[in-house]
This record gives sequence, C-alpha cells and structure tokens, in this order.
Amino acid sequence: MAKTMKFPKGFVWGAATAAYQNEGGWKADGKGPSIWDTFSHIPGKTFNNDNGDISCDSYHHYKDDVAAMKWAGMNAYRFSISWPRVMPAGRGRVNAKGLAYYDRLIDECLKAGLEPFVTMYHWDLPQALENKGGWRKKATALAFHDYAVELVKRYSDRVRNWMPINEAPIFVHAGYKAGIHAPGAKESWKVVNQCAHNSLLAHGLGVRAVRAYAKQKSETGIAHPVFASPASRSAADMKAVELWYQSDFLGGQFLWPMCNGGYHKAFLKRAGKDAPDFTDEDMEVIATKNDFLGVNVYFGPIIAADGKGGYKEVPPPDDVQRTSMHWPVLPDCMYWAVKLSEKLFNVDKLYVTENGASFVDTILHDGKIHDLERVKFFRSYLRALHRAMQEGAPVKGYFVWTLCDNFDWNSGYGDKLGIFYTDMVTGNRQPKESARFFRETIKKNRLG
Ligand code: GCO
Repeated sequence: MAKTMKFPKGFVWGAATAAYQNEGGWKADGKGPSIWDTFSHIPGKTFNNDNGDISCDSYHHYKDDVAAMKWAGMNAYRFSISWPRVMPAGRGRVNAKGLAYYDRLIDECLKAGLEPFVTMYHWDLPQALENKGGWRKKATALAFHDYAVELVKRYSDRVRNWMPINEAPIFVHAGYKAGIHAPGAKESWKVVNQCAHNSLLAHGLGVRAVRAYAKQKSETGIAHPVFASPASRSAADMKAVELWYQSDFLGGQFLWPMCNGGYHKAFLKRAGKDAPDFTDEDMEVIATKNDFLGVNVYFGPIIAADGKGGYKEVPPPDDVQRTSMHWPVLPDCMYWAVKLSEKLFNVDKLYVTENGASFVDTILHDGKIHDLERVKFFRSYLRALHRAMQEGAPVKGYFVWTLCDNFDWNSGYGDKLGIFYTDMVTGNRQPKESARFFRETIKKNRLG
C-alpha cells in the first residue's frame, strides 16, 4: 500500500484566481478600461477572439466562488484586485463602487473561513497608464505605490497576506517583448529590461505600503514563476541549474535583486548594454525584505551542464505526458522549485501560489466531469511537494490554479484549468473529480 503523506497542521489549502480572468463586469459600476480589455477586443489577439468581458462573472457570482471553496474544505482564497476597478485612470480618483465589491468579497471569504491572500496586480494595468508609457516608465511604479496604499488602508483590517505583483517576468516578456499578451508591444531588450525593473520597483513599493499602513501584523510576498530542474543530481548539473536560477531572467533578473540585493552579475553580464538603468535607491526599494516567496509551478526547463562552465537546456523525454496547452507534466519541477528557491534566494517561508493543468474535459453520461488526468497531475505534483517538505522545505500552503474554468489570456476559453466547471450561461460552478480529490485530501490533510 502506498505510504500516506500527511501535511502539517494548519497547512493553507486554497484556490487562486485573477481579476481579469474571472470577474467579468468589465464596465460595471464605473470600472475603467485595462490593457486586457483593449487587447482582447482587437480581433486576432486571443484564441477565438475570446475576452474577459463576462467570463465567470465573479463580480456578480463571488458568493458561488466562495461556496465552491467552502465545499472543497479550503481555508484560503488567493484572488487579485483589479486596479482600474478601484482607480479607473490608474491614479487619482477612486471608484467607491469598485472598492465596495472587494469589501463584499473579503467579508464573504471571512464568513466562510477562507483567509484572503490578495494579489494587487495580476496584469490588468489601467489603460490610462499604458497610454503614458505603462511599465516602460518609473511613473507607473509610483502610481502603483499610491494604489497599494489605498488597498492597504481600506482592507488591511481584514487582509493579512499581500502579493503586490504576480509573475512579473511573464507579463513583461509576453506583453512587452513577444507581444502575445496585453499591451501587445514588441520592444527592444533594453526597454523590456526597463519594464522588468519598474515592475520590481513597484513590488518593493507595494511591500513598503503594507509595512507603512497595515492595520495589523501582515505578510507580503511575490508570486513568481519558478520551475527549472536539473537533468541529474551530478555536481555539474546541480551547479548548472543553480547558474540558470541566477542568470536567467526568471531568477537573476527578478528574485535575486529582491531576495539577495542587486542584480546578479551573471544576469548583468548576459544583459550587457541592454541592462536596465537604475539608481541605488531603486535597488534598496527592490530589496525590501518580503515575508514569503510564492512560487507558481507548472513546468520548466531541464538544465544540464554544457561542459564549458555554463548550462544548457535538455528536452523532456519524447513520451512525456502533455497538457492540452502542450505543457509537459514534470512533477520534479515542484520539488526543485521549492528546494532551489529556499537554497538560492534566502527565503524562510514559501507558498505554492499556483499549480494546475489544462486538460480536455468531457461531461459524461452521469452529468459529471471525471477529469482523472488532472487528478493524476495534482497527485504527482503534491507528492513532489511533500517530498521537499519532508526534507525541511518551509512550505506553508498550496493554492490550486484554478477554481473555475476561466479566461486564460491569449488561450481564451480554449484551455480549461478549473477544478470546477463553469456553466457560462447560468454561472453554475460544478465540481469536477479533481475538486472531489481536493475535498478528500484537504479533509484528511494528507495524500493517499
Ligand atoms: C499566472 C498564470 C495564470 C494562468 C495560468 C495558466 O501568471 O498567474 O499565468 O494567470 O492562467 O498560468 O495559463
């Protein structure tokens, strides 16, 4: 019989979502436009020209979201606040009705025993700020600070866990280099690195806003994509993967300056003349200590030594299982993301802030969705997580990505990642087999 794997008492189990992906209500009650409203309305930018105008309509169905998590036995909810919903032009005037929505959501969470973990920025920049240069400009980081202060003043009597920025490398790279996410720009590396720098600055300012204005003891962290694994445990491959974490843009450009102070020299060498411009004061703000690191884990490169003191990527095995987004299923990423983050980035508290998979779901004759591939996926990644925790990794909680099938950026509604199926007509959230799996796992606080 397989060994049962217990999680520690008080372990945080939750689901994660993002405002633009779930809320809908894109013009409701005085909300301003975001870059995602603009981008998704341009024909050809998203799968099937899908957009988040309505999506799961959490703006009106938040009670159903909370009820779904309560049913699953969860004790936390990670959601994001839409900047243009609360500050339609990105700075200045606040929208009272927008702020009131999050009051209702937070209160509903607390009533259901869900600890709110609030992301301040999950990619929906107010369009008005993009019109003035968006993340290319330091002014956006400064505007973010004012927005963060507003949120902390308003909600910190009830919210104790904050993530100012979600996955900076992804929105910067996909939005300002590859052009496949909003705002759809294709900038030079110099500009892209400057956007990255400004997003880091915004995060640091967000952390400082929490420290300065929180009404109770609170914690902050970033939610960041972390996921490379070594090709083997040989000393050479281990050195190579560590170098990847330090010089690659995911680590060296983002986590290193936040957690260890200053850009890693391997990153600066790689960036050369395209390195961002920065002041000492910027670097101090960026290095403001966080209380935890949130790792978003899906899949990642497998790294080996290149024989010349560097690293190279090796492809996953041909027969690796893939999700419907073609992402390889690599549970080892979970183990290594946690182990290497702890080792390299000087962190003593971790959360898995996202983990999930898209598969093609079918409603069977009994009216249910038996998403057994997704259950298998979660089981294997949770096992890997548990193994890292057994070895001492300080992981305090886990958030599944995601609660309900929602709008997945440029993939639109083509890829499903929810543990609940969303009926887009009635708004009904129906548990899939994977939701039942979490319900069981959380109830027993153990796997197997
Ligand atoms: C994130 C993620 C999510 C996506 C998920 C599946 O950065 O937080 O991109 O928003 O929905 O990664 O694509």
